Amino acid sequence: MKRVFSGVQPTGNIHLGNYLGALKQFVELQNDHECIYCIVDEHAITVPQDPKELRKHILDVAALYMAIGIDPKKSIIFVQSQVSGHAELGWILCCNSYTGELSRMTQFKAKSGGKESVGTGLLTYPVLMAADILLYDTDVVPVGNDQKQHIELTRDIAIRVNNKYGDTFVVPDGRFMKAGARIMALDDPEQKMSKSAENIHSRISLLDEDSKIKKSIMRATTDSDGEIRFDPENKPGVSNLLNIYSALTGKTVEEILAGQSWRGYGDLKKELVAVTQEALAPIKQNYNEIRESEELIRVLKDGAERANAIAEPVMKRVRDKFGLGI
Ligand code: AQP
Repeated sequence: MKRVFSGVQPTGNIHLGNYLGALKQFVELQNDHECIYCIVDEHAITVPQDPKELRKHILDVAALYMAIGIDPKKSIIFVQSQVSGHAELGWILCCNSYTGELSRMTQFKAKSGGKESVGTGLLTYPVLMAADILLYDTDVVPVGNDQKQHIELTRDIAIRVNNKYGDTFVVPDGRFMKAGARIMALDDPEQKMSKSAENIHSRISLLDEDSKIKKSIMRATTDSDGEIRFDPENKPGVSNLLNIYSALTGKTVEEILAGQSWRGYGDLKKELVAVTQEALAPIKQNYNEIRESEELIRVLKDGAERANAIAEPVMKRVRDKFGLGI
């Protein structure tokens, strides 16, 4: 069985972009892959976090993982900082990467843009991500499109180390969804939907109330020509809504539009509200039960042990290749 690794930052409420780009794949893959799903809290601190909030968000994400259908009997669910190999390998890989390649990363440019002083962690974030993936001899990394560049960097670093020290790492492949790979902000379809955007109506969080889902979708930015058609370049707002519809229902855009009698964007939006509310209802119900249960902590402790058991032999191999320790 191929091994899958991916993670989500506990930086706020998980939104439709995270779900349709990454998390939905997590669930699909666990039936025929060995899956390891991480809550990457060490990534979260690349920008300032309130410690109490961070702890809460870690458990929120863990509960959401299970609420969407990740089964801890099939998949490993754990918190990154509970396995010390991530930070250790992150440092070793930092010594095998270049500031030039890191400063060219689009996400670094976006998050550091306009700031006088930028934390080192923001620059080295993709190296820690490479360590997360390589630590488990990962074959497949399900992620959203925005992570394509970071997966490429992971592959470059793995190949670089393999060339220099002999076979050390498995070189992984990214896996991207067709419909959900890049969900755009509802208020500005030129930007990706994001947890940290100021306007809460730019995103739908998986735990949003039905009334909030309705409000955010009904006020989503479209355009003025009134024609419902999929054309991301010229009609990014409408195309984003169709894309979300498609990713939530599994129907192609052609199937969605065939036989529709929608008279305008209002009709499309109303139907998308219903589809979204229906898709998120069972997740919300599962979440409320799991978040309060004692099982959650047990799953995370057990997950960390299982993850560590896979990571430690890889770390031993890496230390041996690099001549670290005695
Ligand atoms: N808009 C998106 N469309 C599709 N996939 C997305 N992902 C994120 N945004 C979209 C994917 O979700 C997974 C987890 O992302 P993350 O939590 O590690 O952080 P992120 O990519 O930085 O997500 P956010 O929501 O934009 O967080 P902030 O605002 O904190 O930076 C990844 O697989 C990602 O590709």
